[in-house]
Amino acid sequence: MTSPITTSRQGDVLIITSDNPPVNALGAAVRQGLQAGIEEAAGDDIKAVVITCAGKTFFAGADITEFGKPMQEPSLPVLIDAIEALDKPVVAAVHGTALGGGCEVALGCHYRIAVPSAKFGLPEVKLGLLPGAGGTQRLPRVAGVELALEMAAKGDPIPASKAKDAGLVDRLAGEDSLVADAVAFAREMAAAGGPLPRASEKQASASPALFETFRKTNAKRFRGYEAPADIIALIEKTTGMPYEEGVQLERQGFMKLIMGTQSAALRHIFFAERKAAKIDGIADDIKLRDVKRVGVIGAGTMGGGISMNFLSAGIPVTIVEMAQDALDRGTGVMRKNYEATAAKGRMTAEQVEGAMGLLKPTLNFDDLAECDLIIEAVYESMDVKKEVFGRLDKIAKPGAILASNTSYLNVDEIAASTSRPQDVVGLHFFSPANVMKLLEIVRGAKTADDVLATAMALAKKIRKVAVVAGVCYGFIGNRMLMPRQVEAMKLLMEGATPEQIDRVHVAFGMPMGPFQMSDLAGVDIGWHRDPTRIENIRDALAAEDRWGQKKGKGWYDYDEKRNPSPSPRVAEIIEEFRAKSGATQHEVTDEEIVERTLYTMVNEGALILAEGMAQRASDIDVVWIYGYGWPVYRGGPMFWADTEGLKKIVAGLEKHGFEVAPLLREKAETGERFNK
Ligand code: T1G
Repeated sequence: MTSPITTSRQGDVLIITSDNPPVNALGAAVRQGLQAGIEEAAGDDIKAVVITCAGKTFFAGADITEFGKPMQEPSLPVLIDAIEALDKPVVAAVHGTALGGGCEVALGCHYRIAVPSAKFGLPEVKLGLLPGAGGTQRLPRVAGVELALEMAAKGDPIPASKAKDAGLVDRLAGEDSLVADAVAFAREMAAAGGPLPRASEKQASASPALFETFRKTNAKRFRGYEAPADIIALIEKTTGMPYEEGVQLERQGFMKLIMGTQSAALRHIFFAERKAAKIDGIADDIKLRDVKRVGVIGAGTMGGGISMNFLSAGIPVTIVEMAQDALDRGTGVMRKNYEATAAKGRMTAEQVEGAMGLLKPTLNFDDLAECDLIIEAVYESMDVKKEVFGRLDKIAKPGAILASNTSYLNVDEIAASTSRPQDVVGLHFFSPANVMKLLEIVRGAKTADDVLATAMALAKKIRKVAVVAGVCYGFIGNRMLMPRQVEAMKLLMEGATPEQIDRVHVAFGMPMGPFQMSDLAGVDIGWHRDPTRIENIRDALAAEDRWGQKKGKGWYDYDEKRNPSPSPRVAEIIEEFRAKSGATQHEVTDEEIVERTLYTMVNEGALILAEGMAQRASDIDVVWIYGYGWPVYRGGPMFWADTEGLKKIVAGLEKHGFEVAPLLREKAETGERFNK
């Protein structure tokens, strides 16, 4: 097999080029080729070296697919030390994203030149790791401890301009003349002579207070994650320490994390998110439908949020409402949302105007005839949906994709209200639609392959993480939410409190528990709005205006800063319903709450898989991480079930009398995992 590394000469400068698509990951062949290149560079006729990459980016890190397999020599740390030890200038010529091991290779070089659009980062923490090839030791020495801490513990990349200001980049190159500029720079450094700037020979220092302040500032963000805490402790401990000692501690820290469950979970999600984009049975090169303009029906919270996704991606939107005031209110909310983003510095005023300029509000339903994709976000009623799709069928252009944003309803039934079921698909956005990353693409029985593929491609364009779901009540996410909600309400009847159930879920790593979530979303969502009709606790709360945070009271009472406290009135209402329900009261343990609310979700996930409503177990994990905030370091419900042990899950379900899904039982018995 030909090496991904080639060398060439420009006079007395050796250029080492990696061509290892798609991201020049530092797999064994690349490392071996680089090592050979460094050995060639030792020749007397070479005065300087440039290391660069072909394709879309400089090395984007170690090859994550190699983790867990026997490591082939040379290891990345050894290779980078060899680069740094060379007795002639080595220049890293960076474009794209120098990430993880890629950034560490650049740090091992004596100099770094980058195009302005390049980025540098240490995202290992997002894989539950810490930089394992000298990054935690060289970056503080080159760019300062504070920036190194920020980059390594948060994992977000910085632009070349900021890297230059920090001393991580020595020169900026022209976007189209990187290699030429790098060769000239290398030659200049060779001619200048003098000691080579080796990162490991520099000193790093920081005030001890820096680390405590950083910990406190980021406590919420890092809650439950091991890697950020380890990275902060490692840099704190090794700042001021000789490089050789510090890098030993780095190695130990890396080995501890890579063997841990959190890193396995985070790496699982890294690949699961990308696997979800692949639709079984549809060729990658299928011809997509051209979507130049999107139509959205309904300018409410969902319609407005959905529209913003496309506007932000530069796709024009025609938004339809039935009344001018609703239309004005909806477009006003969209502008306000953009302006709030601009106020945080994440958009410019021009970008706001640019996005809003692509919006065409109208009261004329027939204006949708110009759209290539039309998404309805109207009231969640099958009759209303059928009426809307019946009208769309008459006015939409041939080949237009007709999508429903329904959260639960049967997409096949909606499709049957048109003469073109092959063009109908579900696009289930999660509220707030302009913020939540998850999009469930609901595949109807007759949905055409190119419609699905077009929806998936659009999802990537609007920066959503999309998962294909089959037609069943609640699709994947909401269907698994149901057993959790049912059991949570039953546990209230049997003696648990909303606070206890929420506490268990938050301790597990969820951003909030079921009752906190209800108060945030609105206790009145889906309520029949008849205060005289009280059939359950939720009706009772809604009848007393306890609609959640927006009313200052719901399952909890809220102060003016929306800080929650247990509500004596809610306790009374629960007591009344406990008496009426006749449920046997008992001491509900935290373990029972996990078994009855989380194990039942896994059980439902097994049914979803067996019915083919999800393509793969990892898709279910992606749904729950991006749609409901499942803690990423637990890898999603199905990955977590594998780590809990399926036998333990089955025993827990049986203990409470649940019917165990056949696929779950089968895997528990055979020892097979949901995620191989
Ligand atoms: N290893 C293996 N495969 C990778 C990869 C990697 N590092 N990065 C991407 N891929 C695959 C990905 O799975 C997908 O495959 C394809 O490349 C395109 O990726 C020692 C230990 C670089 C910003 O964490 O952030 O270095 O689905 O769809 O949107 O200290 O990929 O096509 O089959 O994401 O243009 C640290 C991870 C590793 C960077 C490009 N590095 N990658 O985004 O393409 S650990 C990272 C990314 C490490 C050292 C430690 C992004 C990207 P497929 P993509 P993209």
